[in-house]
Amino acid sequence: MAKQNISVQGSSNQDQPNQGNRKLVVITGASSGFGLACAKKFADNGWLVLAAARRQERLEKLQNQLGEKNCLIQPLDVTQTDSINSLMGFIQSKQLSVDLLINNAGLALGLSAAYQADLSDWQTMIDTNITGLIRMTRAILPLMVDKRSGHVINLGSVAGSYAYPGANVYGASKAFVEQFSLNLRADLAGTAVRVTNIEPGMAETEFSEVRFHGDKQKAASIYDQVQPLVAEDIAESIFWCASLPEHVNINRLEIMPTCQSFAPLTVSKS
Ligand code: NDP
Ligand code: 8X3
Repeated sequence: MAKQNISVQGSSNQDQPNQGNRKLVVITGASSGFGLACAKKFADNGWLVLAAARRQERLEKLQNQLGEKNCLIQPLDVTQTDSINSLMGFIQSKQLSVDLLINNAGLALGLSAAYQADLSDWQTMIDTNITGLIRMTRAILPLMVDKRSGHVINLGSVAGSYAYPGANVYGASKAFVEQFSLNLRADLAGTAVRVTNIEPGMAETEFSEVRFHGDKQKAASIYDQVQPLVAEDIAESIFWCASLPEHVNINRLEIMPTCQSFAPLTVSKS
């Protein structure tokens, strides 16, 4: 699909945001953490950003910061098919050509053992981290395959590779993301479309506040007396993967803060 100049609703002038063949990145979960940092990083480097998330007021603030010529915004709940369809309608109505999809929207809910965990938390993680991610991918991928160019960057986690107490469904959902990413590579062989799974360890964002259902004190205690990754570290890594020449595909990139290591295998003695 050829790139076409578009006008942005609410723009005070006729400037068009993707003139000069700018690359376009669609970022899910761009209202906070990694997604927000990616939006800033890519916009600062000349990309046109389509920022999507549920919290519209956050997106508006981001758009005000980056400018309407650099940042388009759309409400998105990845758990809702209608919402994904609306986003795709927006992309198609503006004839936007998507160069990069960052499947970042995701969350952990709870840290209880599997025999005590809340089933609705489990379902929300599955709906968001798995179903939402595959639906977004399935919606955007044909556009990339058609033009034989594009890149999907998924947010996995070290929790997808290493088990730890309380990670149960969260870790399993990220293991899904890792394997899905590798299988996408298999299906996309010969299309020139790239796929990368980014696998961060502990990073201080709103992640723990969400995990502990808004308990800010408990969330802060996770990062107490350690130096976790910050969102900008991950945005930098994602930008690097996306900026490599098109013949280079980073399959998986695992990143931990230096203070984090692998859980020892435990032996329980009676
Ligand atoms: P944040 O909580 O700061 O950001 C999560 C983002 O996801 C928010 O913008 C939120 O936006 C969005 N989101 C959540 N649910 C939905 C939904 N249903 N539809 C659309 N957007 C949604 O966390 P992080 O930035 O840390 O997390 C980003 C990704 O990175 C997640 O997939 C997470 O699992 C992963 N990750 C995080 C790590 C960490 O330690 N922080 C480490 C490894 C991976 P809104 O609420 O406005 O919709
Ligand atoms: C979150 C990273 O280390 O908190 O995906 O499980 S960790």
